[in-house]
Amino acid sequence: MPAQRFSIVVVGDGAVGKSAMTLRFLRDQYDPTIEDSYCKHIEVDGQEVTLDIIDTAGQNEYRGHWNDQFMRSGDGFICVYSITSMGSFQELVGFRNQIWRAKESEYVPIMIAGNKSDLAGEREVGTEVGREFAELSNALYTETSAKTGFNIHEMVNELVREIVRARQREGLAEMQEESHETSTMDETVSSMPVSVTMGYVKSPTPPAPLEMEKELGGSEERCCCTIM
Ligand SMILES: Nc1nc2c(ncn2[C@@H]2O[C@H](COP(=O)(O)OP(=O)(O)O)[C@@H](O)[C@H]2O)c(=O)[nH]1
Ligand SMILES: [Mg+2]
Repeated sequence: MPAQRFSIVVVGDGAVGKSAMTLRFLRDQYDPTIEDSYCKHIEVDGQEVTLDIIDTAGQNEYRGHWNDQFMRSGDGFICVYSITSMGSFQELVGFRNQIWRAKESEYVPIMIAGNKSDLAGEREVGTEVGREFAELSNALYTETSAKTGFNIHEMVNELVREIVRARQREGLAEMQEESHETSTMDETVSSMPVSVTMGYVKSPTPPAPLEMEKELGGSEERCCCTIM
């Protein structure tokens, strides 16, 4: 299979470690002064993937209508806060809503990342609080340290897997729409590879509204994944 190409946008409050994290992933270096967009080839589960990583330069530059267009180009998002800053965590609601609005969906591959996990003594945001927010956001969750490299590569790998799953679900939904007039849904599903069928089972399309899902207790198999 040819390499798939995905765009990952890194958002979050200033000074949470977006640039440090990006650089750690790209080069296993730690120099947080650099800001830009980068490209890296990796292999995830035996599949070659090319990633465009866009390290955004701060909340103010990325808000508003123009930003919606920018956000739309992202296939996956890393929403970063610092575990040492409750304020940076609270900022994530705005970033998440902006992503949902831009993508016109509440089911977007998002990784919520509590960075600076090496500063445990200065922690302001508990792991459970972060995880809960991720669940409510239909997102993955992890804690990382750009400084030590803790969970950085694992985080990106998990996000790539989630992007692949989302693509499979979209592909199946399109196939169902196309085949609606000519064949039954059962025939369509049984003709798909097993992994795609599973993707459909886990996350029906169109998705239920968030409130409804909470009432139902959530169908969150895919929603929360801790990499530790
Ligand atoms: N202790 C610690 N400091 C970090 C970590 N990540 C970033 N920093 C520091 O946090 C500050 C802001 O980092 P930067 O990557 O520029 O944040 P950005 O504004 O989100 O891009 C810098 O002083 C970094 O050295 C981390 O994981 N642990
Ligand atoms: Mg930066």
